[in-house]
Amino acid sequence: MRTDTGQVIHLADYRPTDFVLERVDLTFELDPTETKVEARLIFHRREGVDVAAPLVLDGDELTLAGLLVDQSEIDAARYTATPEALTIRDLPEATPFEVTITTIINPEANTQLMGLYRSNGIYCTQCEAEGFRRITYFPDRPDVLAPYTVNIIADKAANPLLLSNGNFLGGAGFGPDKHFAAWFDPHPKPSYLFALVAGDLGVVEDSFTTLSGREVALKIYVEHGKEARAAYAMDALKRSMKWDEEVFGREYDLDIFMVVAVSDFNMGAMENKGLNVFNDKYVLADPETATDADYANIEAIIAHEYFHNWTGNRITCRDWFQLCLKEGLTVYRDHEFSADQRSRAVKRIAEVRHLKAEQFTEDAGPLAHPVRPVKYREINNFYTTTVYEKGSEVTRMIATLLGRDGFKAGMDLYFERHDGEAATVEDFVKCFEDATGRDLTQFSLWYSQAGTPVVTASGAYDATNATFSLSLEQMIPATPGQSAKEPMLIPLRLGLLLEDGSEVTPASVSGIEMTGDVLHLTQRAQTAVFSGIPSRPVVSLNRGFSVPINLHFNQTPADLAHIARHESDQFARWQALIDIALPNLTQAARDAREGRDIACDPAFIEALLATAGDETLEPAFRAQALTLPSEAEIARELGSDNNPDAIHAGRTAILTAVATAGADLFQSLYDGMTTPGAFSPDAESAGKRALRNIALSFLSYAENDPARASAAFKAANNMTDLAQALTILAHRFPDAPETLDALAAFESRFRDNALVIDKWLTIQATIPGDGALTRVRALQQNPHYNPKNPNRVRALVGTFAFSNPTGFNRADGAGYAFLADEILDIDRRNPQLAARILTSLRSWRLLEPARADHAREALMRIERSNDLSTDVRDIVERILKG
Ligand code: B3K
Ligand code: ZN
Repeated sequence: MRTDTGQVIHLADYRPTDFVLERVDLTFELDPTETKVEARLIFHRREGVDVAAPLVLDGDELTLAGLLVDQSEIDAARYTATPEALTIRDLPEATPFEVTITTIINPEANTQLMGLYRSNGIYCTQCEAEGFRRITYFPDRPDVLAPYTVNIIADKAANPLLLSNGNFLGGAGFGPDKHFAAWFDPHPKPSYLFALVAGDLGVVEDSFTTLSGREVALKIYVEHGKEARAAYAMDALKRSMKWDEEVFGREYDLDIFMVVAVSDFNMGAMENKGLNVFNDKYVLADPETATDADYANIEAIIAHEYFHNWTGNRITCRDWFQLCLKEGLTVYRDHEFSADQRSRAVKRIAEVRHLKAEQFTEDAGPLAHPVRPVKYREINNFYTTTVYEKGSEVTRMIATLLGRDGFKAGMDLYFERHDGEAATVEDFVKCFEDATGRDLTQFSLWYSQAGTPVVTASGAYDATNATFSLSLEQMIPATPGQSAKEPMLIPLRLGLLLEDGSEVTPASVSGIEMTGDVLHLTQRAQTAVFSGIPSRPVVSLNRGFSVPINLHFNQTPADLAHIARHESDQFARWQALIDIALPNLTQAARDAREGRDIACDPAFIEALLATAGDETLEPAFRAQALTLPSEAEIARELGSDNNPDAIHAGRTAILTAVATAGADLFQSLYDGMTTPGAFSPDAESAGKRALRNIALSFLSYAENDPARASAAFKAANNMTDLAQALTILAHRFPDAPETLDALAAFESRFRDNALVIDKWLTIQATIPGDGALTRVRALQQNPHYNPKNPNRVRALVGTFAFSNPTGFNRADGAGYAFLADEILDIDRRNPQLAARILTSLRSWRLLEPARADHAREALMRIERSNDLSTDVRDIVERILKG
């Protein structure tokens, strides 16, 4: 049975270590089941610390095989070793001392994929957040930084490749069958950034010359035979390196930068210093096997991990409460990179869609927590969309408030002041204050107050005085552990549009501070008065989604349509269309639930089709406009008492109405938006494919016949088109012979490519309706499914729970019961994966009562298990309680 002490860690309890770590020397003798790790650690006692203070090192499932202090054995009375800690007493008083620790670990048996594990014959590590303590006893916390030397000894034939962080020092033969390699990383780093990879892999090589003229060797390691599929990742890496020099003035700092792709990985990728380890899903791509979304993800994640070299590695976090310091900031940086590489407006739309779908949902439920939490029981459960995506939005707001130059000055100061340190959110904010002279005290509430603020707006035009008043009120909903909240600084970008579509610049603004087009709302209720407004303006509020809020603003569909037509801010045009669509979709869900006829406002259809057909707009934008809010978004809008079947039926009716009215347009888009010639993953071509494919989807509603999608499936010459045609067939016509043929053809063509088989699993796991569960169970018996591989589990079980609202939320509760069984099973092998998938039940209280009861039962069954990991116990208890 596992031990969960239920121990909660508090930010307020932070204190530095008693001992300062000066240097780390590690020697690994790799063996699949008995790897010997020798760690030589040089420490000195921090000034002022009691000489009697013991050295306490972290462990996790470790057994001590040897211990020396200053190269001598010590009396057994002087130390205590348990699987979780090594405590050494009576240490030398003044001078630095050396502790040599030997542990024996079993990489093959490591199914958690934390620490050192072996996947497909490749040794690999994952140490963030607390995996290093599964390798050796260590002060495993991010504020303990040291340079590392790593020696790796392994069987030469099985492991021609021996990699670790930093620069390669040298290597040689070692006995008849073995060899060794030595690496040195001069940049002091915390243990979570340690990495080791060994095995037999193919490589793609390139180089990059930095701004100051240093040549960096670039290497991407993949399974033999897959080298060609790493070309796009390499290209994205070089573009990222250049962009960080140009935009943030950041140069790379080692002689070599390596990326290794592995097939068993708990997350997307990991930014270990000089040796990034990636889930191969985010490295491998070619037109035959990767969709446009895959290419965009690879570009973003390669960039994200690379950008961590400065925001995360050179400047790291003092403690795990500061996680947003590296994650929120680095997400902001990768968002900006993708915006510069692709279409800024379309990128912003995709970001906001994701933010609202994931982060707003988290913030409105039992797992809500501040961007910088103040307590945790299991840190792995805090790699959340709030820390990452809301963390990025908070950084974006700093840039909005301070402007381009102020933001840059603050960032430069941060890099200069904290390089080589483990910093805090306060340190970060202070740099912007010091660089610009602006007080960010109130703004900092964004880090500490959870919950998505609700801003209610109303406007009044005074023709006599030619003024327009905009009244704004903010309210931050209660979240677990936080009932009362302070008003925040809300930087609201806006535009005032006149009847002819032009934008009016007010002669003056009073009541609320305004810089450029940004209103700085600071109080609970405030009114801005704009003067010199010749006629009633249409207000476009929260342009570019300058602030992550829920906006309540009663605008007429006509005003929204005006924004959708005339706004210079493309994001706002898209938002206006969504705001017209949403009431139609929620009303349709209500009507479906009550068995009433479903009607769709013709003005909405007209506005939508006008945008879809507007050739002055880029195709990717038009495709985003046509992508109506998902069933999950409609559920969020409805707020409570959700019936997923009614939401699905209502949405289907609206899609059918749009499809019928726009059939001619969709036909012409389908025929016209072709991308002749060789496949190119560039944003413009991807946009055309997106528009063509969404037109195909609407045609499937208009025609209600699988023939066209079946023909598209047969004609497709790239994975984007192929996967979309298969999705339409499977989701719209699950039992049609065309669909069964296409699924079989897809499987037989790609059966040797696990990443493509994941798409095949996902498409089937998300077929709407009660039959989904039976299908998912059957697919678990398919030889392609492997419950030990996180990508397979996420593709089948994860997407079923997260992305199949009708199938998962079956009225009889069978979906939840299935999930409970799965969580208990997965948890035995891989707690992190189990805990993540369990969060799919975070909104259970918003379901209609009968479903909510079934969901509670399933959660309580998980909770009753007496063999849960800390990860799953933490999530299940919070979901039930909150
Ligand atoms: N820093 C890692 C995430 C580690 C998650 C540990 N549970 C990847 C990233 O955000 O870049
Ligand atoms: Zn990150």
